[in-house]
Amino acid sequence: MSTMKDQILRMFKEAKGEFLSGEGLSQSLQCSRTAIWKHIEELRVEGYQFEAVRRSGYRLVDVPDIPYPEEVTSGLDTRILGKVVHFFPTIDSTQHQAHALAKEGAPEGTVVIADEQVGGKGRLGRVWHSPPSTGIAMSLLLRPKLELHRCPQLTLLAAVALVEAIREETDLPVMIKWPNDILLNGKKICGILTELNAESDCINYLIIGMGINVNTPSFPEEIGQIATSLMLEKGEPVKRVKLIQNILGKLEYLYEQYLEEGFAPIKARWESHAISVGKRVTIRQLSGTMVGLALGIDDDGVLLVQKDDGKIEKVYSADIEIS
Ligand code: BT5
Repeated sequence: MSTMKDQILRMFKEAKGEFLSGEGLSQSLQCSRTAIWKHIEELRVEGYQFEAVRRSGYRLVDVPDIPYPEEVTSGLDTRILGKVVHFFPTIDSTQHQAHALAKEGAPEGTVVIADEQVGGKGRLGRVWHSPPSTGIAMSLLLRPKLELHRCPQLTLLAAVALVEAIREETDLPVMIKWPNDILLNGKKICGILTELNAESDCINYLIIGMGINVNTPSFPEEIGQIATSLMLEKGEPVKRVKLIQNILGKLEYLYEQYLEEGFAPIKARWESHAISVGKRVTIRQLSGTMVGLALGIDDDGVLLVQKDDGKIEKVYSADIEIS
């Protein structure tokens, strides 16, 4: 159910910059003019800008680039993904929240977004740096009816959607490094963390976490050499809400195509965006390190690496370094 504040905001958006009188609003919503004024003040605190003119009333002159559910869903061109958005100004990790919602039965396509994460997670217990008001920290709930071994394909699918959306919104030539990094000039712009809940051999649900450095002005020393942001590369800020909407649109398109046609079309797109294919790579896994030529991915999304003795190894999960 939408609150009165949501209704007021919707009316201002529908008015498309025209004035709405306090009197008119209070009549339509059947509340006092003081109540209307209080809600407008609350919206101002959230970053919405109103112009107030005596006798004409108020008009909405600017909306904040903060991924509030009202902003993400307004004008969002999807059928399922992002129809339900949960927003947190600050949270430990959007992954935790998405798992909790999934267990309560949240529908497929539910999205959790935070303006800041204080316990952002990478793979293998690593930390994902997510400072306030600059990046995108988003987790998406999917409930595909798939066998467990196909799960890595969805990380690759997400990478394709992210690369294509980032390119469209920024014109920056970002590329994918297997399995979950999106890079620009050799530095990481975005990471993906896929977590799943499964029973026997079937996926129950899957959470795809995406962290993007959008307008991050600088990074802590320990990642300063390996991380960059869209703003640092482009030289100007990038709109977060528009980028989120584009990502959700691309993800939905690719996900539907994947469910209907399988992994082949996604694989072809992924390969066209990947920097690791055809390069010599160093593979670091928990079990050890090996060097070889990255040949590409197989039909499951597993990386194929040819070692110097000619043998081809399948790599399911690792960190790779391109030589
Ligand atoms: C990843 O892990 O790249 C997955 C990151 C997923 C983050 C999203 S944000 C929304 C959702 N909620 C979460 O809590 N997580 C997901 P991995 O490949 O393990 O890379 C982690 C490593 O990248 C760290 O050890 C650092 O070296 C580096 N790193 C940390 N923060 C970074 C940043 N903001 N930009 C670039 N590199 C970073």
